[in-house]
Amino acid sequence: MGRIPGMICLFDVDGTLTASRKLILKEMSEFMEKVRGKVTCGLVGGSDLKKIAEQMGGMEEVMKYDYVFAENGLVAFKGGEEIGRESIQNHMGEEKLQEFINFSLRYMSDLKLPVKRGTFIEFRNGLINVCPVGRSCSQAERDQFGEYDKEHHIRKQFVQALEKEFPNLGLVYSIGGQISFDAFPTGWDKTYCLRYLEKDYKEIHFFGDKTDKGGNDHEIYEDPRTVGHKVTSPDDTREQLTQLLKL
Ligand code: M1P
Repeated sequence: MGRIPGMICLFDVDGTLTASRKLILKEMSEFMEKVRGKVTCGLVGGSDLKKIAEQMGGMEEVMKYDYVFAENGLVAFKGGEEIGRESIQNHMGEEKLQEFINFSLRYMSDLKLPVKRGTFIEFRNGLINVCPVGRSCSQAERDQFGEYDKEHHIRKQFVQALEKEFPNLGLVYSIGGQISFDAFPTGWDKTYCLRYLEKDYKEIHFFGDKTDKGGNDHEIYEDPRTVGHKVTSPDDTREQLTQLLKL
């Protein structure tokens, strides 16, 4: 039997196909092979391609999926061929980027914290990570900043200052982790990948675990172009797919 026409299933990786920060299990890999026989499939991960490949059991395994969207789709593959690549410097331009970085460094130079270490700005392909304590801090210093921030709202105030300074830069901010926040262009969440699919697929299913507000699956899960499936584990993904595809 052929694959279901006009339908694609997209999968978050961490927490959906693999346990959190773990490798995909052999049984899940084998199950996904069956799924790919029944429907067009894509991966959509927030991490870079190397990290996705590590979790999925290697690059060869990853490229068995019809579509692979690394960094939410900023780096996109179809049938193993690269079909798109976007970066924050290309999108924003060097001038605006430096205004943002210079303001952030000035702002941090006026902060007094329990400790400061190094790497206050980490430049990634799709986002700028801003870290007042510095990413080279130790685990104890990380925990210390986390507690300090709960009381003094350093990151929240920093984001408010950036929003005030740059109302038209088209950036959104996410305070997701413990010591830093991310700044990235509006729409550069997982919905970014839908531009490659919406013309060709009538029914786009998305499976993810971090679908609540603030989670990185939220926007694509809620998007009117997708049918969202909230899962609690790879086993749950498997159960929901078995029902959906009548496997
Ligand atoms: O959980 C998501 C965040 O994880 C890290 O945050 P932190 O170092 O502050 O704990 C970073 O990788 C950050 O970019 C990411 O959003």
